[in-house]
Amino acid sequence: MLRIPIIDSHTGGEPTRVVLGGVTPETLETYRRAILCEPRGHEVIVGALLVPPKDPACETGVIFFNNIGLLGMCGHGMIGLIITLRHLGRITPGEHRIETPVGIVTATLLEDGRVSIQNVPSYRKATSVHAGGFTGDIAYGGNWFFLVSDHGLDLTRENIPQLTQTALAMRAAVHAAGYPEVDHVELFAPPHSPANHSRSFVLCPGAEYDRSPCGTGTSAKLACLAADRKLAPGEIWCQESIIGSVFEASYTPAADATIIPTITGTAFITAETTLLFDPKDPFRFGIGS
Ligand code: PYC
Repeated sequence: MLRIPIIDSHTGGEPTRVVLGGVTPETLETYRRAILCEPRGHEVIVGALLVPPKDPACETGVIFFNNIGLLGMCGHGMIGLIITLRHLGRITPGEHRIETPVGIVTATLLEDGRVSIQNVPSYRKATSVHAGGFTGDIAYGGNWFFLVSDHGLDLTRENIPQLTQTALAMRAAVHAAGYPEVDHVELFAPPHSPANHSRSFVLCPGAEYDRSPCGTGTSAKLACLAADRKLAPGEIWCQESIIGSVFEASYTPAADATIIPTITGTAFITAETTLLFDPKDPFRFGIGS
């Protein structure tokens, strides 16, 4: 029977499932939905398959994946991965280089247990794009985002079904407007806590919403703030999620009008277990796979 050892964590409410073995990059697609989704999990879980790094200076390589495919980078997932590596006794506080498909991310495990990640170069690609009656920016933060502030919607938990439907329609309109690369939509509103600078709702590629403030989305937001000169290098930006969890963020300017975002957050281990794949189980590959 196939056995896949995993460790689960959550970062600001958003789950990460680190896969320690049992699958390879070659076999991942066969088991991707079975690892994450029902009956073993839930559509919102982001997976993180540990792989040997090409660069020997890296602690590990990682392939992030979700209910519909692969993710270039994942900020909350990277924070969850670092806390998982500490849980496994593989790392101690300090800097650790992690290889992702879109570049090397330097993650610092802080003495107080928080994790700061220096993300891949991030940038705004297009400003004031009109799509489906909304106007927003297109930016890259390790994944692609359509960022909208002027939407007239309440960013509350009760409103999540409406936010999801509106963001899905926005994404379809952005694709039709010539930006097929956009897989996430980020809506902004004033924060609920005066300690923060902004609240966000983030639609993920597989139509789930991010419970965390989204590390790559916050990176895309920083790129827009930097391009508009609304946030100075090193200045702190506290991004609140739709459930009220917070990432602290800042940036340094980098080459070719990009920025290097730093995103700080916390993750907690929630489970360590082994997934079993009984050949007699008709749903061993997940429901609808
Ligand atoms: O934190 O970058 C992130 C992320 C992407 C999708 C879900 N979380």
